Amino acid sequence: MKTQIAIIGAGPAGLLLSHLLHRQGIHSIVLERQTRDHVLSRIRAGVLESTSVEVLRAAGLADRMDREGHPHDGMRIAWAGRDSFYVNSGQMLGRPFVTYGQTQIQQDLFAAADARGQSLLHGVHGITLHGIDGASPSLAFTHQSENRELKCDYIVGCDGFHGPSRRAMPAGVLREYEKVYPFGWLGIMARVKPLDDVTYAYHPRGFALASRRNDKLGRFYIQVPLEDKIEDWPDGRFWAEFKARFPQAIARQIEEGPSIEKSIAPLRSFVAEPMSHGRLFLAGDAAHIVPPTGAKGLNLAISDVHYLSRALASRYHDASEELLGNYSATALRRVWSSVRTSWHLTNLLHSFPAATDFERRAQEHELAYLQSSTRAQAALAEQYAGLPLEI
Ligand code: RFL
Ligand code: PHB
Repeated sequence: MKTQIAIIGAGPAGLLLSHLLHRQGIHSIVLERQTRDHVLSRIRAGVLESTSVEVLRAAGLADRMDREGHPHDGMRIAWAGRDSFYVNSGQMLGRPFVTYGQTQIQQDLFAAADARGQSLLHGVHGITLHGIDGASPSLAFTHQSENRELKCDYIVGCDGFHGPSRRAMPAGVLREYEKVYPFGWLGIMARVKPLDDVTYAYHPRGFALASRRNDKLGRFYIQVPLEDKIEDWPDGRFWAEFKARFPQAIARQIEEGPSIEKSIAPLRSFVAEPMSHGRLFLAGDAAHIVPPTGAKGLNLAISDVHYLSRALASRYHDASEELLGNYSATALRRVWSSVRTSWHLTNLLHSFPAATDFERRAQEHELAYLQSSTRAQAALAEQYAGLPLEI
């Protein structure tokens, strides 16, 4: 098999990249380990920055998002049972964000891939990367019990945090920065009317978040100890704990209902630098992970592949490797901005088991300051909205 761009992973990064390349007349083959049903069953992100919305619109992928997505002018923060406050990023920056599920984006991306006849193999196992330091890289793998080889001009690793691409970088090239947090998020989906606003809550009992997928589908999270299992959290216990972390005025508006999905995710910040080596490029979770507090993971996957598709188009159409050479540095500027924001919001809104009294008081003071200062809110709004794309 032969292609111009071999893409590992059919998550949002891999599928969107193949779509953007196709629009530039560049051929790609996507190799995915899981079945399509499995990829579509993963419930993850729900908030799209205005930058991501623009990228999807420009790519002709926004019809359903524009119909079913819900625009928000800002988000709400509640703390320790007191009155909540609204951070109006739309008013401060003129850049609203949209709630629209990653599952729906995956569906839209698969539909677009089918429509253009994208080469996309599911059930691919044992991928190994070869020749990334030379001019003719290739991938070896098994598919339907047969050993296969895919020759290409470039390999793009969109294979998430646990995929093989990042590990294929030669020793000594990569520098990794990591922070693991001492708690996880338990998330549930329920067919209930969600709150109007995406609402983050800090409480000494722990963090909580109310989000939405549509007018009849809510997405809810609470901070839980890392050792907790899903079986420890029957719905009744979840809702009681969830409501206890919000001020009463908000708790009264929360509709309870049976969960239709429940999962626990650990929280981690991670960045691998550089995001390219030779003929190998990394995009999305393959190169970086953020804790979900800033709702940045999916948005970074989208901005990475935007930069990378532009760089590859310039390589094929203008014979220029300048943008490809700058890809890692350009993408990392936006990555570090979101990594820092997600780390900051995680520190601000979670209850850290080992925090000293001093640290707790300082954290509460920061929340009080944020509540009282429109300038502090504007700074947060700017970070939550995300950096604009570099031209
Ligand atoms: P993905 O979505 O993980 O897709 C990677 C794809 O690569 C495939 N793959 C392989 N294919 C072939 N061979 C191999 N050896 C392979 N190894 C892996 C995988 O099957 C998969 O299909 O990465 P991508 O495309 O970079 O997209 C990134 C986003 O998915 C991610 O940043 C966000 O979903 C992060 N994230 C969240 N972000 C938010 O903004 N809000 C959230 O609430 C939120 N919740 C989450 C999340 C990530 C989670 N993960 C990764 C465990 C909850 C979870 C559980
Ligand atoms: C979600 O809707 O799933 C969501 C919203 C905001 C976040 C994280 C996840 O910060």
